Amino acid sequence: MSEFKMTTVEELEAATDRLLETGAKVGADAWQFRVKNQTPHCKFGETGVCCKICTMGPCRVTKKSPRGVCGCDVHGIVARNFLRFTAAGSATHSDHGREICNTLYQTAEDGNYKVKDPEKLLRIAKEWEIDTEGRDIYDVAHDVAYTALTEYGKPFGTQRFLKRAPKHTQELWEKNELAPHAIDREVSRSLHMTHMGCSSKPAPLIKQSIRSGLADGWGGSMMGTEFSDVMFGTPKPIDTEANLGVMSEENVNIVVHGHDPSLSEMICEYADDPKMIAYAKEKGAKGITVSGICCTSNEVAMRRGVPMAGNFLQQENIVLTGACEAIVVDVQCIFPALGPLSKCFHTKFVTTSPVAQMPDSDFIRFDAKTAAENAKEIIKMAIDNFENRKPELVHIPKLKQKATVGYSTEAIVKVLDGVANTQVDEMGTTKPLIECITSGVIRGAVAMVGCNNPKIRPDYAHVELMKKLIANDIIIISSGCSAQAAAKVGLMDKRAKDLCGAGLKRVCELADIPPVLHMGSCVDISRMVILASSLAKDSGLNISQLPVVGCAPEWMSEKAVSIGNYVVGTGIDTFLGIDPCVSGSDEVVDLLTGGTKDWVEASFTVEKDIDKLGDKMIERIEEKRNALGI
Ligand code: BF8
Repeated sequence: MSEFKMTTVEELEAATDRLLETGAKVGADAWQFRVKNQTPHCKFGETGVCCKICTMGPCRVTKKSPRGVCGCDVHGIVARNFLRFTAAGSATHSDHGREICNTLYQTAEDGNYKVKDPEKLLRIAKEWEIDTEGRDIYDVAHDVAYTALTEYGKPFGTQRFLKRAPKHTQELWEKNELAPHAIDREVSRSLHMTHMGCSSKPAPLIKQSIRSGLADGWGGSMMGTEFSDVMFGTPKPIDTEANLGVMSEENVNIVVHGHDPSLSEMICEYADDPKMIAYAKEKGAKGITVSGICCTSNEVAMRRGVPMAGNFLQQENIVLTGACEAIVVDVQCIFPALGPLSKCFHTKFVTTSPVAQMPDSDFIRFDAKTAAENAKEIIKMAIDNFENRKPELVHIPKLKQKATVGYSTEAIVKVLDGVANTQVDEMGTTKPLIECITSGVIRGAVAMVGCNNPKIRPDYAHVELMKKLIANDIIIISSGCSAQAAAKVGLMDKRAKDLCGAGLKRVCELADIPPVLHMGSCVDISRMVILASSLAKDSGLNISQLPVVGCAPEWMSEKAVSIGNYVVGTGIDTFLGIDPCVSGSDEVVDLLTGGTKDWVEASFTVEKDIDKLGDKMIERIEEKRNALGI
């Protein structure tokens, strides 16, 4: 085996600089230039003190003008803005989940989509008291999908999956009126509460942020994850590669981007079709390479080992390689810049969802009923485009790393059994992991998630924090663009165990795992709360007592704030490297960084100094260990 060497952030940056040189030749724009035009950012917006919810304004709070025209003070304005931000994230994740439920509803023995994990489907059906005895698996799938869809608008009751949480967590939610009702209702209520003339007291607004976040994490996102597993398979460890070097100069390159695996699964399926490969050869290519960007990439990497071309702030780099025949997108985190950028090259920018339509794109409406035909049309379009490449513009950076991905909760439970030799029962147990933690072999765990943000050197915070934490025997579970950052630099290569402290290194060796475990896309953070719940149940502790924290060091999106709310709402302290635009109100800051502990036994910490952010996480983990006497 060749010698292992991590890719440095400097090497990532040098590769980007080289691609920007190509961009300069064709007059391409890039985020690196746009961010310069946008800075310094508006301080009113950045501190959350600008109110635009009615046309008496916009009102901006200053010392001289401490209230909006309606009389709302800065605390009400900041808290309302925070809640709207959260609700938008909750809506976005949950609507993704709804699409997955709709696709599940359309599964059929001879259809485009099938049930690949019937055991998981039957388990959920039993959990929801849906009859399974002697029934066709597709009848069960339809009933489960229908019931799931009603979770969005049911008139009474709370989310079904809340019962998966430990009893203590459920009691906290009940006592503090945090248990989310219908998902859409929580989003609607958030908009209602923040309408002109409704709530202006921070506490109820922040409480609703948590409730809306919980509707996402324990509702929409959890259903998105679970039913994706049912249709496309529950991930198991699988080898892949990461970074732009996974694209192939000789092949037709199709890059899938976005979030919903219904599209990308079909593209992958048909790109492997021998007829398609033969067609690509006819057109002068050696074959077809499908790779991914953002969370769609995580989805197909986890289930198929499809290589990961990169994360959020690399999406323009894909086109700048001059070797991308088609970048095919569904929803979320897609730069509208890809339209005009693709026009500078031969690349086809293919939008597929009515939810995300953009200028300068080819729109091929993707639908579960016509999925196979849509996928074939897109792949053929990419192949036909191969001959339009301009060879003088082609440059694919050579950088790539090996990665083992696919650590669903089920997979983690299974592999860690190898460490303590505890017998895993039918449903699995986290006892081996608990033994590793209580004995101190592993000090704790960090769930590292989220995006890139130009406010931080891309990937620097993810990578530096991960290195620091694993050196301190803290295992990382990672998702979203954070996971891709890890994979790109080599932290998901099993050989990265040598960067760990002695305890974690031993665990990695015995269980044959990398020190940073790829847990999937951002909706898959629901896997993390399930894992935390299982750890709490199996150890007899409350979730908030576990030496486990969440971290989003480079986050940027509304979805990330929704996630933060449900992770905190689940009892897990969460550390952010970017302020969620609330610094204009000390009352809101106090609530988010301390007050929420009274409701859910957890809160946020915001620290922009990345080294200090790491220290604070380690301190919190050690505090929790001390409190337990371990
Ligand atoms: O949902 S981590 S940039 S791709 S928002 Fe987007 Fe952020 Fe990436 Fe996935 Ni999550």
